[in-house]
Formats: sequence, structure tokens, C-alpha cells
Amino acid sequence: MLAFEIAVICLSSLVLGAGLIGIGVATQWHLRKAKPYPMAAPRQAAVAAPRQPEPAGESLAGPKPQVEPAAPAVREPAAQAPPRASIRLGLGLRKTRENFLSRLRTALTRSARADDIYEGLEEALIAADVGVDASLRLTSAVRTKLGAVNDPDRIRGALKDEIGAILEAAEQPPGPPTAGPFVILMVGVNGAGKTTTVAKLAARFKLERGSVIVAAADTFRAAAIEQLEVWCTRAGAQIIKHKQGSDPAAVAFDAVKAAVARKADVVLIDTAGRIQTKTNLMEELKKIARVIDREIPGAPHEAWLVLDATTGQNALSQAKLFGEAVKITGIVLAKLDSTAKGGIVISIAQQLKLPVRYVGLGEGIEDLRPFDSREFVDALFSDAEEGDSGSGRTAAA
Ligand SMILES: Nc1nc2c(ncn2[C@@H]2O[C@H](COP(=O)(O)OP(=O)(O)OP(=O)(O)O)[C@@H](O)[C@H]2O)c(=O)[nH]1
Ligand SMILES: [Mg+2]
Repeated sequence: MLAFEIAVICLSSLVLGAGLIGIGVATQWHLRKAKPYPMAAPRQAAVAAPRQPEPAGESLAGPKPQVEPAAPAVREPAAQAPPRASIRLGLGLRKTRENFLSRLRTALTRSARADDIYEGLEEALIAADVGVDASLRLTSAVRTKLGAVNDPDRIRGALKDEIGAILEAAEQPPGPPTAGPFVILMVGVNGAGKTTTVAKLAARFKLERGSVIVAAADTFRAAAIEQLEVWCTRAGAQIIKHKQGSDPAAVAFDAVKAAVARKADVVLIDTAGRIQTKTNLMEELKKIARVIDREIPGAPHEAWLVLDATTGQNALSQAKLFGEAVKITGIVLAKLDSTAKGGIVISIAQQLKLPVRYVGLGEGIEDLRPFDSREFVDALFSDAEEGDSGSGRTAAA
């Protein structure tokens, strides 16, 4: 009887144990299913948090600005990522390089006839947005140099040299520091990347030149001032702002005045996007330049046209018309990472004869690099997977 009872107890314990294990396994499985996989952090912050206006951001003239609680229209800068090195040019140029090199390879290998090769070369260049004129000049320069030689490697090498020569002329760093504040006026069409570039430059100049004041002279677009404030906090720059709708020239004037009083080293003036054909908006730019010059004779020392690399050949007409309003002293080519047509740089250098000061390679504050012609050509022609190995000068600039 005792043996029977022991057997029953053992059996019951076994059944109970098995049951408990079963429940455990089922619970684990359920929990795993319910738990989401780790996701990459979202690039965009959902809504801008309301911010307290900084003392440095107060207008020097007129009433204190009314900063509305964050409106959904704020173009929120890309979410702040942990500090990282500047993006490498080879990575930023990936789309352009893939597009260009595959066409170049086809052009160099599909036929042994020189006419066919050079025709293919022109096509590859035009497809990369080098522009018809610059493409024809480049191919004819290579042909003149090589004569009857149709060895693909020689042609490729000669083309690289010709492009390098054009781009070298466009590689000029910004002017040296001035005795007083160095004033840069940023202009461009809507959405070109002006405000983002101002932020990137503010962060860079703060390290390279000292204190930076940013003028929120885009008083037109709703939430433009708040967008710039977020960026300035991130870049560690002071901001001078007025209310939305106020005169942008007055903001610019206050900014340079504040820069003189506070002995700031650099002033960056963010302006509203404007269509280059609208005369009244171009007059507004002239006025901004005039009033700055009144406060600091000779300023703005530079006026940079921000061009969206994805807009292609229209960039040339933008440069022409903006140049009629203010003397453009340099180009910043934004969004080079977003296009397969980065050859526009060659077109700009060849046709506009303007220095390309910086290139934008992403939405982050560190995604701006000084334009380096050799680095650019090496990255464009690099066959390496990542495209960076072609240049010895790719360390974060
Ligand atoms: N991928 C990429 N995106 C960029 C770059 N520069 C700017 N952008 C994006 O382009 C969009 C427009 O940028 P903004 O800086 O607001 O352009 P803006 O010229 O100030 O625009 P408006 O003030 O409306 O005329 C934003 O979504 C930016 O994140 C860049 O170099 N690469
Ligand atoms: Mg803007």
C-alpha cells in the first residue's frame, strides 16, 4: 500500500513538474513574440519641444519676440546623433560614382572605335549632370591629348586629370579672418539647404574661428526661426531674431551690430528661400547687403549661394540671377549625398568660375566638408566598394 502511495505521489509530482515546465515554455514564447525587435532610432524628432528664448537670442531692437509653442510646421533638424566624424566624401558620392562609373565602363569597353568611345564618354558625363558644354569640352580635351590612342585606362586617366584641373580652380577656402566680425550672407532658393548649412557652418566656425552669431533673417516662412533656434543650440551659436514677418534687413543689421558689440568672430545670415526670378525678393537681398555694409564697411565679406545638388542644371541659372542681386563669392553644394548627378560640381566650376566652398553630405550638423578637388576626383573614380580608398585625404576635415 505504501509503495502504491509513493508511486502515486511520484507520478503526480512528475505530471505537475511537466505541467509547470510547459507553462514556463509557453510564457517565454509568448513574451518573445510580444517583444519588439530593437529598432534603429528614428532620424527625425517627432515634435519640437517648446524652448525658452535664450538671452542671446533677444532682438536688439523692438519688442521681445513671441515664440509660439512648437507648431507642427517646424522643419525639425535631423535628430541629434551621438557626435561622430564627418561623413567621408566617398560615401556621400556613392550614388554619383555608381551612376558615373558604370556608364564610363560601358563607354570604354563596348567598342574599340574611338568615335564610339568618346560618344559614350560624353553620355556618361551628361548623365552625371556635368552639362552638355562641359562634357563636350572635357571629351575633346582628352581626345586632343591622346590622339589616336584608345586604350581604356589611358582615356580614363586623362579624363580624371581634365576633371581634376577644372575642379582645382574651384577649390578655394573662405577668406581669412577679418579684424572685426567676418560676415557671410547665405542665399538660395526655397529648400536648397540654407538653414541646415548655416547650422553646419556655425558649428565648424565655432571650432575654427571663435564665437558665432547667427541672424534669423528668414522672417517669412512659418517656424523658420524656431528651426534655426534648435540648430543654434546644437551648434553652440548665438542667435539674433525678430518676430516672424519683420524686416529681414533689420535682423541682419541687429546681428552685425551685436557682433561688433560682443566682439564675435563670425556672423552667418540665414535668409528666406526665394525664387531667383522674383524681383522684389531680390531687392530685399540687396537691402540686407546694404544695411550690413552701413554697420561694417565692406561686409558682407562673403555671399554664398546654397545650391541643391539634386536640382541639376537649374543651379546655373540660379547662380546667374542671384549674382545680379548680390555679389556671390562662393557656392555651397548641399545634398550631394542625395543625388546620382554630383557631376554638377564640374559644371559649376567650369561655367560659373565660382569657388565651391563646401559640400553638404547629409542632414547632420557634421555632414559638411570643405571642397577638396583631389578628394572629389579620387572619390568619383574610385573603384573600391566604399569609394573612399582612392584618396589619402579623407580624414574628417
Ligand atoms: N541629404 C541631405 N539633406 C540635406 C542636406 N542639407 C539640407 N538637407 C535637407 O534639406 C531640407 C531643407 O533644408 P533647409 O536647410 O531647411 O533648407 P532651406 O534652404 O533653409 O529652406 P527654406 O528656408 O525653406 O528656403 C531639410 O530636410 C534638410 O534636412 C544635405 O547636405 N544632405
Ligand atoms: Mg531656411
